[in-house]
Amino acid sequence: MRFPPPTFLLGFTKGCISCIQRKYSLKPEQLLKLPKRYLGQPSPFTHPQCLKPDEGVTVWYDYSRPAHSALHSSFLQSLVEFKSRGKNRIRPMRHLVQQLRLVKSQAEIELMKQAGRISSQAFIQTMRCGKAPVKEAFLYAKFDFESRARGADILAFPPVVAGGNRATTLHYVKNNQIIKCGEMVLLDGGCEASCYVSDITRTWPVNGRFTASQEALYQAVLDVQKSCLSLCFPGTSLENIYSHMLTLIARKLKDLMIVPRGFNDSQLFKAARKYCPHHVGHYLGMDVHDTPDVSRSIPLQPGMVITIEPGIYIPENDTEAPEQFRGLGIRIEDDVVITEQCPVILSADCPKEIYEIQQVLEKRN
Ligand SMILES: [Mn+2]
Repeated sequence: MRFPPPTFLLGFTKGCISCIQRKYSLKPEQLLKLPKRYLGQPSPFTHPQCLKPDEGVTVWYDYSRPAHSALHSSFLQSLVEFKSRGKNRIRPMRHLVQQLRLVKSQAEIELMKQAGRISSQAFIQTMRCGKAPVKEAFLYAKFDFESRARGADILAFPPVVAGGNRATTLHYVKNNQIIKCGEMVLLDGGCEASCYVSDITRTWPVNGRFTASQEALYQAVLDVQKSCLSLCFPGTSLENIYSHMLTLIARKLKDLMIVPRGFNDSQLFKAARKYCPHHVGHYLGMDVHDTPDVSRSIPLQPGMVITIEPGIYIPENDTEAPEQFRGLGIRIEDDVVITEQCPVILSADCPKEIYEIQQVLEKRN
């Protein structure tokens, strides 16, 4: 998407304005800054900029989804309506800002590496800390502590700490139950450091040893995840990787005999959707679900950062699945920078191979 260079900017997020100002070398007089004293003024036209009879300019303002409702109703609404009466265009800045955020600079990637490193270390410490039975709340607190202690400003989102069957509930955030010996825990967490975030998921057995069925299902998800990572190159899209993921999950469900051998392709596809009811990933950056208006069908470019997070979830009350797999929910999520060469895994320090996880858990105090 290409944008005409703006001639007139309206907004109140200082960062956004200076970023666009630099990109298009706008002069200071082309920016309309809104001092706080204009909030609640009876007439919006007291600002000298508003009195200029400008024509044919682009006013960047998100009229349909204003960021500040008081400022909108007391000032900006009438100002933008006034501007739109001339031959001016009103365009939401949201899309422009999202385009700027989509492809990261080297400096931004360095900050994202830091967020990835902090979270990876926090995961290792959290895996190590608890002997079964352990409270989900304890692991939550440990993850939060270890992230902040290593320089995170805050957790990027309320983490999912789900023991046993609760891992099959996608957005479980109560994190208030006890994880029993023999159960696995799924932790989906990430931190924010210097305004950039990480988003990592690992699943591990709290007593340090996978049972045979846990190991079989875990390895299946790991194989799918690694195969999806191998597709993270410029030119493909998140949507393409998603269909690849569903095909692979379907094959794994068949191999593990979670679905009947006789299933045809369309039944297999349905089963894959049922046992993995979410997408393979999303864009990542200053937000966890960054640049949400950008389609997942656009080709990936160097500098984009995405998550790759396949999972298989078999609820304990699913009588169609073999008993040994019921109550198991596994997701493995890494953060990936697209480059011309090999993709850079920002969460590479966070163990995910079965032997690595078992090694980390053996070293418990
Ligand atoms: Mn994610």
